[in-house]
Parts: sequence; C-alpha cells; structure tokens
Amino acid sequence: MTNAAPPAPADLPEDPFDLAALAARRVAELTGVPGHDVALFLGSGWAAAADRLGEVVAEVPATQVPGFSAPAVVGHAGTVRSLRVQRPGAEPLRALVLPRTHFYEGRGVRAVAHGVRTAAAAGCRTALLTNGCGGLDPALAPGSPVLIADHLNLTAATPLEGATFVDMTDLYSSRLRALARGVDPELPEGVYAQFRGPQYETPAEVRMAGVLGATLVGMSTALEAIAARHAGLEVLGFSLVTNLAAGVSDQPLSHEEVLEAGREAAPRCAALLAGVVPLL
Ligand code: 8IG
Repeated sequence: MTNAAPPAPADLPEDPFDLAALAARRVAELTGVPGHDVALFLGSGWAAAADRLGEVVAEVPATQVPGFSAPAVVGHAGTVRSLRVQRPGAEPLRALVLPRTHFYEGRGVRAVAHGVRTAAAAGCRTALLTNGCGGLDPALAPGSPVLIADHLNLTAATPLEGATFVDMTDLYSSRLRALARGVDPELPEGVYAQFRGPQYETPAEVRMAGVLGATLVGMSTALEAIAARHAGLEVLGFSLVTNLAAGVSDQPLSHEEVLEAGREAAPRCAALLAGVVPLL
C-alpha cells in the first residue's frame, strides 16, 4: 500500500502506544529514514537553533503523522524533521525533530506524551526536551540557557495510566548533564516547575514555586519527561530563560517579549545544541 491517505482520526488506535507505533511507522515512510537515534523537542527560543545542527533529510507537516495536530501557537512549529548530524569517527546521528503538544491546549495528557512515545517507537534512545521559561533568579538574565536538573510537576496530572510505578530518581540523566557541562562548563542548573498554564503565574505562585525549590517556571517538559522515562528514553532538558518570572521584576510579562528574547538568544542556543547533540 503506497501513498495511502493517513487514517482519519476515527480509525486511529485507541491505545496510546499503538498510536505511537503507527506514528513511528508513518515517520519512517514519510522521511525515508527507517529509524532514529535521538528526538529533539524545541521550545520557545530553541527552534531556530536546530537549523544549523545538520542536514535536513526530510521535513513533513505534523498533520501527516497520526496523533499530531497543527500548531496552536504562533512561534511554535508544526513540522516533523529528520536531520543527519555528522559525528567525528562515527556514523551520522539520526535526529528526529518533533512538535510538542502543550497541556494547556486541552487535548489531554495522551496528546502531550505522544511525541516522546513516538520517538521511542521510532527507535530513539534519548529525548532532548527544550523550552522557554520564566526565571526566578534575578541574576539569570533573559537569554540564559539552563540545564534542567530536576522538576516539580505542578500540573496535578500525569501521562501515566494505571498502576505504572516509574522511578524518577535520575529523570534528568546525570550522565547527559555531565556531557552538557563538558560542552559548556558555565551552564547553570535549575529545577523546572511545570504549571498548567496558559496564564502565567501570579507573583504569589512564583514565590510558592520558589519555596518549593523551583528556579524556573514553565508550561511544558515535566509531563513529557515522565512519559519519556516510562518509554525507556534517557532525558536531557534545556531551558532558556526568556523572562523573569512574574513579580521577580516589576515588568509585566508578554508573549512578544518571550519571542524577542528567544530570537536574541538563538545563537547561544544554537551553539549549545551544536556542541551537545552530536555527543548524544
Ligand atoms: I517562555 O514566566 C515562558 N513560559 N508558566 N511562566 C510560565 N511559562 C512560561 C514563562 C513564565 N515564560
């Protein structure tokens, strides 16, 4: 069967892992790449950084892949890309750039987890999760990349279903963090708190997150990291502080400011990804 139309939503498998397996087969067909090694999820400020990573082998609209939908937000990508990343003395790395579904889009935790589950079904060993976020430390200026050391899942949700007990001790792999610090020894580490959004936090909520141990606040990544670990992926997380969290400065937050900080930080993020991804 060639050139078959993607199945209509009603024909899609109910089980999230069957859907991910179907999506992975479709990715292989559409890209012509039978399997991938690492999956990249590029948040605010990071998307442009992938452009210099390697040769784009294929790029397809996400709507062609079962379980993915068109992007909900201006500045978020809606494509699936296969990149060939050259490595000295080794086979090229096959990197799969997948779009993200945010929890605040209201499509549920299965849609949020679908990307990492598809990555695992496509053969990936590693998920690199990146995001733009608010920073609690006034010394971390907007435009600073931060290595995620741990998270607080403040969504009151989980991508796991039933009695699925998964160890979260080393969720943000200390092995991969050491590797990232080898590329940029100055890279600070932070604890990322995922809120449901889509509203930004109140200053009191930011203070609460700080008391609980968070240094970064955002609306992605934690649920994906949980699902990624469950799916057997090793997780590396990078945040880009695009704004100081509400109340940390006296400036109000705006999506425009976030996009602008992302554009300005793009070269720094690109250099970090270009250094780290070939080592994954
Ligand atoms: I970019 O300050 C970005 N995303 N929750 N708070 C939350 N998400 C964000 C923020 C922020 N900045």
